[in-house]
Amino acid sequence: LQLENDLRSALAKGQLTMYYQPKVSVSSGEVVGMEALLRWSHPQIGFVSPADFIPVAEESGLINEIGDWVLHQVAMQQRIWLSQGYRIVPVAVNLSVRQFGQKNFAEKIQSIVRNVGIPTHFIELELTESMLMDIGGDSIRVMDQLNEAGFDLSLDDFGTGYSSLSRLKLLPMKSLKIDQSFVRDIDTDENDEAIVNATAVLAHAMEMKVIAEGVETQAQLDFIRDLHCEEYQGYLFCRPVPESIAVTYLQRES
Ligand code: G
Ligand code: G
Ligand code: MN
Ligand code: NA
Repeated sequence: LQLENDLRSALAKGQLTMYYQPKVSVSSGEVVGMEALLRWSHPQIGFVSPADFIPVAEESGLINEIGDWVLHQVAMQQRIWLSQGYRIVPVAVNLSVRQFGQKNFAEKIQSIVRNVGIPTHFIELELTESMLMDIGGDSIRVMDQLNEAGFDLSLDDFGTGYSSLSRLKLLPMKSLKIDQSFVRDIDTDENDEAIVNATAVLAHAMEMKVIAEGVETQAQLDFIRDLHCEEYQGYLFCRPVPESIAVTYLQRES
């Protein structure tokens, strides 16, 4: 409960910041996108992981306010990078169940992004399998709305939820992110290799791009390349970093 109260004031006190982790093309090695990851620096506890405070935010309903702030923050960052002459890559924002389930969510985030004055295709949205299960039938309609508004959608943590394949084919996703738990031992565990292989084949058949998460070693990268994953994220290339470092991975518009 203390955490909830602290979180309530964290926004106002400027304790939340966005970090960014590059998404890299497997074939060219170029940075082709980024994922925005929220960070909370608590005055007493120190760094608190979003894995710990996002559930608190969900529980208390604070997630809607925080979610709006994250979107606004990322949109503003893109506007700044654009004005500084950088070539823009899409930045992905993680959504949580409760946020996505809000009334008029698609309209709301469109207006946040439009008010900042950037195109919606500068922002990508990551949704997890499990949140789609929780929301039910209406979620596809909201996804279609977001898609039509120009946001690319990405299915996060794939393989950890229980989405049925019949449902998967209905989803208007541009990409699928293979959870890091399948990547970790890919070079030693044949089951993981088979799972990543099957997932990539499935995703490609549904015309989705495949992103491998949690790539930490060259051996893992070699495996996911052989399995035709298009992009990867992970410590091998770069950890999530503050804006001042993230910007060094962007190209200048010539
Ligand atoms: O960055 P890692 O850095 O520790 O993130 C931990 C978890 O928190 C991940 O599941 C990630 O998707 C989630 N997360 C990070 N930032 C955000 C955010 O801005 N909003 C939501 N809803 N989840 C986030
Ligand atoms: O759940 P989601 O995929 O949105 O969150 C991504 C999480 O993975 C974040 O916590 C991020 O900090 C973490 N992460 C990113 N790259 C790596 C990596 O190479 N290894 C590990 N162990 N975690 C990573
Ligand atoms: Mn994510
Ligand atoms: Na993920």
